[in-house]
Amino acid sequence: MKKLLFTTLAICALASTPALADHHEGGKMKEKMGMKHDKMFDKHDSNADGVVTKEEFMAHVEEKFNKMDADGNGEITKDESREYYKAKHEEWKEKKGKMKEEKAAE
Ligand SMILES: [Ca+2]
Ligand SMILES: [Ca+2]
Repeated sequence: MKKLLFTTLAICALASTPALADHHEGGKMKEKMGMKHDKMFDKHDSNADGVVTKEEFMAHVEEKFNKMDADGNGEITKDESREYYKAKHEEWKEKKGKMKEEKAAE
């Protein structure tokens, strides 16, 4: 069960990291996405050597696991998971709000 959860987290981390998606020229949105990708990539590339090793990637996943495991007992309960994603959603909503404000200001 733990292994399955860990695998799910790894897939989630991979899915939220469009590291393998190529981006094309043009378009402000695509430019922003590219910047976001680079930022995400750099975040994973902890020794900044231009590649993300499995160890670096898994360290990132483990960090996420530890964030979700609010009481630090090595297990993520449904409630902890729910709280984590609720907080993430709030964070996202806040970011989206800021982006809208920025866009309105342009
Ligand atoms: Ca690296
Ligand atoms: Ca826990």
